[in-house]
Amino acid sequence: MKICRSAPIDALPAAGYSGKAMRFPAEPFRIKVVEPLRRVSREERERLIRAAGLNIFAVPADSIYVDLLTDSGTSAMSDNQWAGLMVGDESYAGSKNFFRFAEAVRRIFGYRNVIPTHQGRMAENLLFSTMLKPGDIVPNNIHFDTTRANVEHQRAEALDLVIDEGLDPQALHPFKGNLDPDKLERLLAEKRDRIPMVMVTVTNNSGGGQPVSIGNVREVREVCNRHGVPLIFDACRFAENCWFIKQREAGYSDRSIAEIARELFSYGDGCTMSAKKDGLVNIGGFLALNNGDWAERITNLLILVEGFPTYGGLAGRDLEAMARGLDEVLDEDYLAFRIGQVAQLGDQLDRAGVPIVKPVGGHAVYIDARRMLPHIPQSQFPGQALVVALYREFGIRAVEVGSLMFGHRDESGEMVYPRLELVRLAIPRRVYTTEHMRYVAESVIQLYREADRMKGLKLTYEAPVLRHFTARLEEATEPVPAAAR
Ligand code: P70
Repeated sequence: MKICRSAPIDALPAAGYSGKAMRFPAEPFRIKVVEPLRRVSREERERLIRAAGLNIFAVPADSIYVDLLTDSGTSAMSDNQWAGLMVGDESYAGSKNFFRFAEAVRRIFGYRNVIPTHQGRMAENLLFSTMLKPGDIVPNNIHFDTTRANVEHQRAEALDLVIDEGLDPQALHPFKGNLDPDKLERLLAEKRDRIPMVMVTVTNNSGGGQPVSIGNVREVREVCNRHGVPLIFDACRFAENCWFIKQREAGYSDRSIAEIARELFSYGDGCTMSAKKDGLVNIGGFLALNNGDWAERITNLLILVEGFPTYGGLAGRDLEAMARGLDEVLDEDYLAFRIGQVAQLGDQLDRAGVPIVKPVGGHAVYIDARRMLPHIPQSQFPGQALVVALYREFGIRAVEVGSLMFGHRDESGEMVYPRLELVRLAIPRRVYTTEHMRYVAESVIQLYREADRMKGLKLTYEAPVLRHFTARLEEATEPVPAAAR
């Protein structure tokens, strides 16, 4: 299948007076409320990032001009969602907002039992602590970190079975998030009794926000059926995934996003969801399941750790905002703009020669820091060096997904580095304008042109687990060891 990089942009329904389709992702909204950004001098940023131990998580958010740390919980809500907050029914039990929310989930996803949670990882925690036992295996295309951590918390194994192209930053496959059905078949033939469920993450965040095709999900479903295993989606970015299906998969160009979503989820038995992504809210999530027995056991646990079944860990107003967000995210003008904005940033960087993961995914552009900074070895954290420079020079916050996040020692004490050394620019939904994005592109390009001046870093403090959140670093003074180049 041919990749059409500009498809989301060309697909904009708007046409000029000439009748010709416009070829840029114009915002399908106007701005009613603004959040002023404080201007911070380079000197102050230099002081703040030093005080933060060169760790971007420890920098105060109000000193950042464009914050691309995550697309999670950072969306701008619409006037319709803000209005929804005012009709929040804060009754402990039976809030009317719960029924509206549950109706939206059943209509869009098609699953019978709807369990609200405060965010995605609680849905994962409830599902796995109810359904997994030690020694079990959960296959997925690629587990997101919290999913993996929640599987492992049950002393079960999280196994990634993405197609081989999904691990190659340059492979131009239209559905790089696909799960390999042959790998799944082999695994199930051998270890069926240890596998209580198969998962598919749409889009595949850890693989670069890459979509999964309906054809692939159908094949995965067939394998699951042969072995009698349920299929559960991680649906965080489902609308973005369905938009890619509409653009790239034969037979779907005339179907609405709602129809595509309904078909996609019909091949599964349930889903976990962080509504902080494609629910267009700042907090919220849910678990939706067909199996009434699973739902009952999980609901009992929900009452113990999260809240009564008609609110989960949320206020009534949050449920209302989520119900409205789930419908808004299906809008094709919105999705054309959203995916187009991310694609445009990717194209600007790509055209200037900045090495990025291709094709560009749905929610973020990933820079290949190893190729951008070949003079800095992984032992000196090239990705983090780029993150620090982006903040210090331009006030932009990105996140390292490389040796700082995943580097660890093996049993013999040797450092093991991840294959990919990436810097993620995650784009919040409906928050930044095209000019903000141009500022980001030009900043990255400028750093790319001066890349050889950038220096490596060394750790001065690291926690035993998840070290990237609290690590402290400083500039490495010793020369790069020749062997490490
Ligand atoms: C992100 C955030 C969260 C996530 C996800 C998938 C596919 C579940 C969850 C958990 C996390 C993050 C990373 C770096 C910095 C800040 C935040 N992804 N499944 O940005 O959902 O957060 O609601 O518990 O992507 O990718 P929740």
